[in-house]
Amino acid sequence: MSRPCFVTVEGIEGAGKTTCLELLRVRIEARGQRLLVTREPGGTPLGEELRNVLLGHRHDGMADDTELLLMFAARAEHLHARIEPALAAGSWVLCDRFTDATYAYQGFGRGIDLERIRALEDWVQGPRRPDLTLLLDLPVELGLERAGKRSAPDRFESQAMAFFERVRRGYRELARAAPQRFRVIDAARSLDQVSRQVVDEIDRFLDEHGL
Ligand code: T5A
Repeated sequence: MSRPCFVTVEGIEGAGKTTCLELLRVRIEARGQRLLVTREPGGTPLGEELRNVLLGHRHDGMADDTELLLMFAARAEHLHARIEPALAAGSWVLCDRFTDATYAYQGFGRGIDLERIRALEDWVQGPRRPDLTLLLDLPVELGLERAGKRSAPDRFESQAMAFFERVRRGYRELARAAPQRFRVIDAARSLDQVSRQVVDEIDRFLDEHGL
């Protein structure tokens, strides 16, 4: 039996991660795999409280380092309470954002030294890394337009355009540096086209794992 995999979905706001997660869930479960679907920041009661602190406007102006450390605090709890136990029990894990988001937002977006993030990644995660990451890539204006139609902007969505340009560039650099793990999806296309590419990518990955 092949080992369970850890799959993550990344992209700027409004990229279509919610739709993509649902497609992935259906395809993975159709191959008979148990699956934990979760998200970051969040995924545990403590993590969800930290999510409210991070995304809400009560702490506008929090220091960049505070933001970074809260992301990793939520992640430490998530790994400890949910992700590692699920993988150990043979379940796949599908996560809406993970540490690539920290590199993209806190690293490329806020300008925190990537080596600091790498040190926290090693400390909090040990050797744990995603097996597959789908990056939904699209122009910033389009993503923000899609996200804006949905709800009032959270603390991140209130950032300037230039911030999201850096985040997008960061994600693309991360994908270029780890082509064996990343699959980049052109998320500017129609929902049908994006869905087809997502399904193709996960089916290929599942085939490679003999499932
Ligand atoms: N963060 C997170 C960090 O800074 N560091 C970290 O380490 C982590 C883990 C989390 C925030 O935290 C930050 C990043 C984020 O700012 P979130 O709610 O998880 O916030 O992330 P968001 O990106 O804000 O989530 P969204 O719900 O905005 O984005 P989605 O899920 O990508 O977008 P989705 O699927 O809801 O789609 C948006 C709209 O577009 C439509 C959908 O129907 C929907 O209405 N749509 C399309 N329309 C046309 N064509 C397509 N192809 C479409 N795809 C979707």
